[in-house]
Formats: sequence, structure tokens, C-alpha cells
Amino acid sequence: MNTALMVAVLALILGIASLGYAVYVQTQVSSAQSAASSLPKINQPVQTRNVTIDWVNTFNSGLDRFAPEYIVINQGDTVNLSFISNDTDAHTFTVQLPTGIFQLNDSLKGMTNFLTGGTFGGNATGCEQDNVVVGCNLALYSRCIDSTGGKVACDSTTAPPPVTSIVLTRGSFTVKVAGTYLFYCVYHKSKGMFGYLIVLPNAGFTG
Ligand SMILES: [Cu+2]
Repeated sequence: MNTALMVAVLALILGIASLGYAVYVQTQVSSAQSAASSLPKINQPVQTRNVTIDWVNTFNSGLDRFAPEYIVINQGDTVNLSFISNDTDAHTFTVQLPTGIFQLNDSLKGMTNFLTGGTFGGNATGCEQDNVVVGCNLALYSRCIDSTGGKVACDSTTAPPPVTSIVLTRGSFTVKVAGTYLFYCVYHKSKGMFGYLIVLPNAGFTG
């Protein structure tokens, strides 16, 4: 088999595998929705939930994933979200809510933009809450580690490459409409870096 044919066959196999995964996830969500609709509404006081979500390489596949891939809350709940990344690629947590886009952007100077192959020249500015641009607070919550294990400023020009970043961004949102919302990374959505925010119908929410 010549190289071009092998590449084509491999691409086909990978395509089928990723399509199968997407169908599997959708099937799981659809069955979850139908299962939820057959249950009585829950009746819980609204609450604030502290949720941490990480970037991972699932099963050493080399593919970017969120961990966890599901967040389950009750209608009316507020989520205080912490989004952690220790990759050299940039990642976002992005979700379209009824109130607008909510986005945390774990991108730092020196990180790779997967979509362009370029490198970010400055810290992220793409953080939004209810469609309004807000500060990403990256400088406050991030730290970078150089090759000797020492902590250095993430925008340090003296930090020897490769620099491993541990980035933490925080934000909060409230969801008043029950449903299933897709969250994703704008850079790696096509590679499967997405998950679902499930908001259960809640009679205890009267707002
Ligand atoms: Cu990503």
C-alpha cells in the first residue's frame, strides 16, 4: 500500500471513530433528556455551586478533553467555575446560555493557537459574561514553571522554553432556564473538546 493510500485509509478510520464518538455522546444526552422529562420536577432551593473543570488528555489519546465532561445543576443555580489548564496549547470554556455567551479563556503569552499554529503574543482577552467582555484575571491566578521547576512570571522573556503553564481562570453564571447546553473549547471543539451543562427543571426556582 503506498503512503498516500495509507494516509487516506487512516484518515477515514479516524473520521469514522470521531463521528462515532459524537453520535455516542449525543445518544447519551438524548436518552438523559427523555429520562429527565419522565421524572417529576425536583423541588430544591437554588444554590451556588463551586465547580472545577480541568483540561486533560483522555486515555493518553493525545486529544484534548474537559474533565468532567458533564456539569449537572438545578434550574436557578449559580455556578462559580474554575477552569484549569496545564497544557502548552490555549483552551477556552465557552457556553451559549440564554443570557448570552459565557467564556473563560486559558490562553497566555507564548501558548500555541491550535487554529492558526501561531503563538499568542499577550495574555488572553477573550473572557465574556452575559455577552460582556470581562477581565480574564490570568495574571492573578496563573503561574508558569520553567525547566528547572522554578516558578516564573508567565510573561517572562527570560523563562527558558518549554514553559509549562498552570492557568486558572474563574467566573460565575446563573442559569434560569432548564435544558442541556453545549460547552466547548473554541480551539479544539472539532477535536472533541466539548461537554454538556445539564440544568434540571426545578420547581424550587421561582425567579
Ligand atoms: Cu482547547
